Amino acid sequence: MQRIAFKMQLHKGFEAEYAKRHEKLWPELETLLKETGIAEYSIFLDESTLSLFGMLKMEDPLRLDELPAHPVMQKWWAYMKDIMESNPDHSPVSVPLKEVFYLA
Ligand code: RM4
Repeated sequence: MQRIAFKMQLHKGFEAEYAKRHEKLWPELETLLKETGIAEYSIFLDESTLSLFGMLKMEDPLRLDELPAHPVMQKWWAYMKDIMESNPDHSPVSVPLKEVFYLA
């Protein structure tokens, strides 16, 4: 299982809204993420900078490349684009992070 980490950026004032939307994650999005092979997925918020730290586990991270073309993913990103830093295609601006320590 590989661990993938990345950061995204939330817009000011949307902390509660971001958490609320993820509490009510669409079932079809949960299914899509799991069917894509994501085994565990967390997003943490740095409340001082509004940086979002995402971490997920999967066997084959190349499968993440399948997500942008999927209509459910596109719909979710369009729904989220106003509250987080996003690209012109509505996907979140996502900066990959390099693992420098792991203790199992
Ligand atoms: C995030 C962002 C990510 C998505 C998660 C579920 O806010 O949109 O791309 O994987 O939600």
